[in-house]
Amino acid sequence: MEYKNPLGVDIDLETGVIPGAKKLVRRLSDLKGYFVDEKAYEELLKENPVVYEVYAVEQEEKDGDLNFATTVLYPGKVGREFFFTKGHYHSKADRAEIYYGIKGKGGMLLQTPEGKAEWIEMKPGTVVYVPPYWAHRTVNTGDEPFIFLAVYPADAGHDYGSIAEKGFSKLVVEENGEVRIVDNPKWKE
Ligand code: S6P
Ligand code: ZN
Repeated sequence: MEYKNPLGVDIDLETGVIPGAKKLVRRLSDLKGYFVDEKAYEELLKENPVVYEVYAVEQEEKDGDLNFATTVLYPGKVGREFFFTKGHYHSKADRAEIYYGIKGKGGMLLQTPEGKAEWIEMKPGTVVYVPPYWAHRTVNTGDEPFIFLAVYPADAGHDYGSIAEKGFSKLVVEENGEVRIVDNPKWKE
């Protein structure tokens, strides 16, 4: 039997950085077609800000193993819509996931393949259970980086296709200084 070595790492709770992790950067240009207000998107694209960064410690895609990653989701809006992660189903759709809020303020939008959506607010210390089959996207509703940890099966994979094409049935927007969950006018079943 070949045993893997256990590992302990300290997440920087101020910046979300995991030392030695693989870093992924998503800029606004990586999110083309994701925001409803296309004019506001084109305008902000001139600056092309970083929307989020992911620090991932991933294993081979084997049944039974676990990956973990922090995400640093920056504050900002495109039109009325708060900055968000792309959002995905898992390629192995029945794989669940756990999120843990570290810093800042936001939430998770979850959705079944039929378009039933749920919004769960997150702050430091919030644990979110993402059940099998639910797509998930995080949203920063605050004015500082929203940082959280995700722990997910190593063989879960990411299926971005359907969200990239159809989005979520709900949007998370600012209305008169308040966070509101509203119907997505572009949603199609
Ligand atoms: C992985 C987990 C997170 C996200 C990250 C970025 O299963 O859910 O680490 O990958 O928050 O979001 P996205 O939707 O671009 O992968
Ligand atoms: Zn996931």
